[in-house]
Amino acid sequence: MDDSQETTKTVCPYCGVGCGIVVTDDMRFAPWGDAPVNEGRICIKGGAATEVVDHEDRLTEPMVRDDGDLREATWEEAYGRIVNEMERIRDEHGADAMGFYGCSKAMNEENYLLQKLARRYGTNNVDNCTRMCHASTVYALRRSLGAGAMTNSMADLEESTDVLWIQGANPAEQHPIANSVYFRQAVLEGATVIQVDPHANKTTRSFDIEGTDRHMHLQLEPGTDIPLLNVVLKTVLENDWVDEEFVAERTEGFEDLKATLKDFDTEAAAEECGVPLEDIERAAEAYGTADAAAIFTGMGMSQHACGVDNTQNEINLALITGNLGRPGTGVNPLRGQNNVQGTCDVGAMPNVLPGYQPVDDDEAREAVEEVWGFEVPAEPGLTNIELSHEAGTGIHGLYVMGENPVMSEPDSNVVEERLIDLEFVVVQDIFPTGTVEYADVVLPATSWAERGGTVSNTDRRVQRMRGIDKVHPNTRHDLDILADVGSRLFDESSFDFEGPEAVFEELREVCPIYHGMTYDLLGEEGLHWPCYEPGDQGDPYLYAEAFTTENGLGRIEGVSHQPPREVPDEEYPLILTTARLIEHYNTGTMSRRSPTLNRQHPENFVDVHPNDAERYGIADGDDVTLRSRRGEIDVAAQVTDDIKEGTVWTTVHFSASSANRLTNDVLDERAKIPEYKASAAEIDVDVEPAASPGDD
Ligand SMILES: Nc1nc2c(c(=O)[nH]1)N[C@H]1C(S)=C(S)[C@@H](COP(=O)(O)OP(=O)(O)OC[C@H]3O[C@@H](n4cnc5c(=O)[nH]c(N)nc54)[C@H](O)[C@@H]3O)O[C@H]1N2
Ligand SMILES: Nc1nc2c(c(=O)[nH]1)N[C@H]1C(S)=C(S)[C@@H](COP(=O)(O)OP(=O)(O)OC[C@H]3O[C@@H](n4cnc5c(=O)[nH]c(N)nc54)[C@H](O)[C@@H]3O)O[C@H]1N2
Ligand code: SF4
Ligand SMILES: [Mo]
Repeated sequence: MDDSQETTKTVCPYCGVGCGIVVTDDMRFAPWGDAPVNEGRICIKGGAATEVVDHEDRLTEPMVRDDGDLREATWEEAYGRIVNEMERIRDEHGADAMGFYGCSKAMNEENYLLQKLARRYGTNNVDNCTRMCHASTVYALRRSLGAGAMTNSMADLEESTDVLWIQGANPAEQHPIANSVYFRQAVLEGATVIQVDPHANKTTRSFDIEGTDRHMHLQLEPGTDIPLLNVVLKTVLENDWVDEEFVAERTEGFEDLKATLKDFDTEAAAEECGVPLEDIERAAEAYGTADAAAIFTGMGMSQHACGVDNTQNEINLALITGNLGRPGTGVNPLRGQNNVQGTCDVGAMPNVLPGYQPVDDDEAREAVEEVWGFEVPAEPGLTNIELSHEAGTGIHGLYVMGENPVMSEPDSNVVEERLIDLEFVVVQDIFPTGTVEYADVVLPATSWAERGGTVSNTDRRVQRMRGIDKVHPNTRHDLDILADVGSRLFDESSFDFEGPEAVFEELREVCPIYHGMTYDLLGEEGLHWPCYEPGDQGDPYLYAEAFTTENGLGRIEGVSHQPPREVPDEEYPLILTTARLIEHYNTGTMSRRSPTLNRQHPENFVDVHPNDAERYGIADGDDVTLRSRRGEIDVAAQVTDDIKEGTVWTTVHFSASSANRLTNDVLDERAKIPEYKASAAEIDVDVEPAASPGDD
């Protein structure tokens, strides 16, 4: 970078860690030495983030569909079609016939405006990718502790944690800077790591630090997290590692947990989990006797039909041992997308207004209505999986801002059928995704590097993003598009804003946890929420004095094993689980277009245990067909003992062999999150079975 180069400090567009980076005027990455979260350190995705901003595949012109084909149109024509169709749908079927998808890659201001658009239209049918992600975690945390977010923060944990309990998360790949900076530092300072995951991965290997043996990997069968944690809980109870004072003063429900575990057979449970009992007991001892122990919870826990109960059991463990409300403790979901935390904070969800105020709470709704100047429906709306999966919900149109449901939602075969059936679909994106193929109007947005706004990272830090000039002159910022659509649909000033700061000022008025923030106060460091008044510094950890549940107590509640809804049988004898790679990102719309990121894994694969490989006659690298009751994909087999026998593991990133052709769309009843992490599968071998010894 030459000295005269103009630079802009902004935030990485990939994961929820929220690393600061610099973008140069000619769209290159440069480090930001004293960035608040990462202090100049960066993972491979952050370093390659600018590669796709001026990619030749970018959507550059609005499009509308005529006689089955998309063709270029002017913005006014595209807007005209949106206004006509949305008005028609409301006249013919009512406002609840439209659904809106927020974008966790977009800014707080933009998602705030999207949910305002939905509510002004007259529906609470607005949701975002959190539904597929941490919806169950957030549900359990809100219900049992008060707030649906990390209880502690990354910096707080680095300094004061004795045990890192990482269950169903792979931070070395999915939150690399959290792992390599904060977690690794905690381990170097003496912390023990307990990892609970059916798959050995980069996280496993990252803690093989010379000179320490403080790393245990409990390699369980997918979907057996409740029995595993019940063994841990029972071991803690039997050994008197309970924090009696904390339980007495700050919790309720302890007796219920004891009753659930009274006749619980730890030996049988360990066998069910596929983990030696003494290993689970050793892990329980490490956690139960630590001064401060922190739980990190990821998709391996949340993406199950028992996702809420999975998290509740982690909460149970933290509560009975007093590991909450102090430095170095907590139950911490590492949030996925760069702004999924913020997209939820600003109310792009069907049941809450900005700041998690329940939409069916009259007082909260009236306070927001007063600022907005229109009435908001009191009934919670539908979730995104319901909008796109459930026939008979009365949905006739969708407005999709920056999500790719055709690939990201479970059982894509159903999503495609439903999208064909819908009368009207708008997609506002930066690339031609699979979902664009079903759109009637396509709106080309600018990317993260071309505009400003705020994003909220995994530990509730709200930071400013700053953009440089547009790459394509006829693209528009998400914020401007929503303001344009809102102003054309509704003849009033509620969508008139002079840019993102003006929107943030309105957001502050209706969102108490952001009320104390202004663009100036955010500065370069950002601020953690809750930040009620200007000058509040936000909290590095929550619940120091009390929980924010109605009675201020933390809720303990015993839970029992609920096997995945689809278990192996003769026809589909394997358990399929799906997850991610460090180089690729979700449905791959960005990372697959980045030469640096695509180099390592240009194609999908499936991990198969050597014993299963032998049974099927598969050699490493063979092409196989992976099948479930819903569909099939062709992938290369990777034979490895990273996975347990009887289980197969594939990734979500590749459209040509998309994992969601196979997954099951059953949902957790309360949080409505799909069970991406366990379905029954079978492998068909495309090659001649290898000759067994003695065959010749
Ligand atoms: N490089 C990269 N980073 C990302 C993303 C990406 O796509 N690529 N996506 C971002 C997003 S949106 C999110 S939500 C986060 C997700 O980050 P993580 O929560 O780490 O998500 P996954 O990698 O899907 O799954 C985590 C682990 O769960 C394990 N697992 C599978 N089934 C089970 C089970 O039944 N029990 C247990 N205990 N574990 C199980 C998997 O083997 C995997 O190692 O990452 C974010 N960061
Ligand atoms: N089988 C299986 N499926 C899964 C998962 C799993 O573990 N297993 N994980 C689930 C999880 S955790 C998640 S979060 C979801 C993710 O699901 P999605 O959110 O659907 O996936 P993304 O690929 O992140 O899609 C983001 C979209 O936003 C677009 N975009 C990027 N920047 C901008 C912008 O600035 N403006 C606009 N308008 N658009 C933009 C991108 O091009 C892309 O199309 O997938 C879920 N699906
Ligand atoms: S850890 Fe996450 S936020 Fe940081 S550089 Fe990597 S992808 Fe970006
Ligand atoms: Mo996610």
